[in-house]
Amino acid sequence: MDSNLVNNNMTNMTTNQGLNIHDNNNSLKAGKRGPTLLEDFILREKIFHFDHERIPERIVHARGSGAHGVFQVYESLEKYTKADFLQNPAKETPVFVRFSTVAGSKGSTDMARDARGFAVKFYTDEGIYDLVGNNIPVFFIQDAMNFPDLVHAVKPEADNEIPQAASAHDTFWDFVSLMPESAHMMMWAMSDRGIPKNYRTMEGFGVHTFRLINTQNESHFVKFHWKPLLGMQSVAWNEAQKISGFDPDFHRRDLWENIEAGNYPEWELGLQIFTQEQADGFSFDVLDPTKIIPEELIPVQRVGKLTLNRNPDNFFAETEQVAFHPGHIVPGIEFSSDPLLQGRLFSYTDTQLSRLGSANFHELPINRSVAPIHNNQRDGHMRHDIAKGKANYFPNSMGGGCPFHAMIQGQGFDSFPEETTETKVRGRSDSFADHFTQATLFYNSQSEPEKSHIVSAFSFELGKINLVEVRKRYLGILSQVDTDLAKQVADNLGLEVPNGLAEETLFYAKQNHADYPITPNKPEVEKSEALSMEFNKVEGIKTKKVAVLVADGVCEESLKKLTIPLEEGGATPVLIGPKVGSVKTKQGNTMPIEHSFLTEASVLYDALFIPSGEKSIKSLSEEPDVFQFVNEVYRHCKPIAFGAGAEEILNHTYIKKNDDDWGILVETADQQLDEFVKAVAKHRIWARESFRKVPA
Ligand code: HDE
Repeated sequence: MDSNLVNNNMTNMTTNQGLNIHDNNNSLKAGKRGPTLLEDFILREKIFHFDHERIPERIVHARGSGAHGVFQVYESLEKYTKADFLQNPAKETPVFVRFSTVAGSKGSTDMARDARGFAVKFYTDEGIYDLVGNNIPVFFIQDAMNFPDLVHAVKPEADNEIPQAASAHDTFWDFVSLMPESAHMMMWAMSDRGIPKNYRTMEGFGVHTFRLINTQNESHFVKFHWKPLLGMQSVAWNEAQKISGFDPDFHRRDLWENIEAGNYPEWELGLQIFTQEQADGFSFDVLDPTKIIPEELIPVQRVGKLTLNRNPDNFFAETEQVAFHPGHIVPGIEFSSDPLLQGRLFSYTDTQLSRLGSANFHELPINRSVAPIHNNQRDGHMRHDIAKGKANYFPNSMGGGCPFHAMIQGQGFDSFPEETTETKVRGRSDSFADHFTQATLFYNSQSEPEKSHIVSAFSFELGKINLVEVRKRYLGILSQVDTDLAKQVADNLGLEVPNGLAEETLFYAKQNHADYPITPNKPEVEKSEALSMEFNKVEGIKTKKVAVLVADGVCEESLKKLTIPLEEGGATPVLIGPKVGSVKTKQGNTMPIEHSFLTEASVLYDALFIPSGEKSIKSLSEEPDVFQFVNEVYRHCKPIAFGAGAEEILNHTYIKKNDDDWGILVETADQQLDEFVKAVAKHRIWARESFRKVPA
């Protein structure tokens, strides 16, 4: 018998009551061919548990992946906050991070065009702190009251539950075309930020304005940022759609594999700290979650590092059961009156109850505070804690008065005494009425390729909807953001740019602001390079995957010319052959091949290398999957290198190589492939999109 299958360490299978089981294959029957007996409590327990294995998925952010890690502050932030985990650079605070898409179900593709959740749970000595953010620094709506409508609109449509994990459908665009406050977020969502290459190369944002409070009880406002040390990267939309087919777990797999390989993803925590006086002077309202604070106004200070270094042991127990809440807060960090944040504080407790089924969700291992819990809350479904004694009330003397109020000055959580002298009102501040200035700022701040991706994304999504009226209405919104953008999208839709906002849009906007549209304040900046992924690119080949196409007869020397420098730089060259198993090299050696054209696709790689070897090139030239591979890599603007003679494969593709084809390198007598590693480091050659078009 295979030694793996022998019970060496004597872990017997048991029931949930601890009873040893000797047969996990057969139910109890009245004779081997007879009916199953009701008495079979072992079968009953097993099937009962199985029947109840699922819990409701998150109503939003259902699809996600998590990892453990640590956070360390660079220098004490005592000047601004008394939060214990932000004081001591020597202290490592454990964290659990969950990344997610917003709209799709639990089993949907990672590569949907969507915002991404970036939720961080800090297990601090003062209790749990959750920073529940997104990869986009603004949101669709300004008031929590609109959230259920937004989510209904973006989720699959009510009658036929179509489409899954996609915003390109009528109800969503109907909604946003009537909600001009969503214009800024829509620019981000339609930009390359909406299709990140992986979680490791996404920025994160706390979105709302929060407060930092120091020991003197002084308050500063703060916006939270996460800056990825690998820089930001995205994919092309055509590529995203294909990845969804080839590997719907693309982001999940990437995160898992990189942590397993020791390529620990890292982000710096960035803070934009500002005073009430500064906030009062801005042209926008810092309580409005559809606004950013341009980094030119308040620079981002990098104050600490988050490192993800351990995969969960069990997806359900950790990633699925983790329960975040913006109201899980520690002394030294507090809320602002942002009406979206205020609504969130209410919502996240409810959602845990319907998802995890018990008010005791905080007792699950992944949600448990490392700071001890003492209070008089008792009982409820699935209580783990075994409280001792009779005193389950406060005040008491029977329990010696325990647990006490935290009586030492500054120990207990105390809300910042913000003055509130306003009249109770159901309404919206006029300082929230400028919906377009920052949408324009975002568009103006993009590089040309990024702008053209935004045009394509709007054209795609609006092109997918059925209601021409909604298309026109949305063009009305785009006309307020940028005339050129509106014109290009209108051209792609075969429509004219309308003259301003549609009547219906104005009708709804006036419900919040009677004299809408208002004249906006002059913005402080018209362009902010921090908003562009391209202008903030961090070059490097670390953790990139390069496809290397080989067949029998591949030349080992040619292969090594690039695989060695790639590996030395931290990239992974992956050999892909006609079939899995091995190939025989030109030098007569056997080389293992783990991936074939059947199992792999170009969209799963960052670059392509085809080494020399006459026989290898000949058989690759007979393989249609290879032609598609090369065409696609080219179309998606990735670097390509050919060993001497391998460029012959180009004859079978749509690519017409010219001298100015930056990013395609061919080894010749006077040209080596040294530039390839540099080209891979630069990520994509977006310029190719405008001068060469190939189908793929
Ligand atoms: Fe959430 N959001 N949200 N949200 N949100 C949830 O809580 C909600 C908002 C965000 O990985 C839910 O546990 C309301 C903004 C993330 O588990 C729910 C409003 C931002 C996650 C909920 C918002 C977020 C959630 C669903 C408007 C960016 C996933 C499951 C008032 C700053 C956390 C859950 C995870 C999850 C409500 C708006 C981020 C229903 C009512 C803005 C990253 O409670």
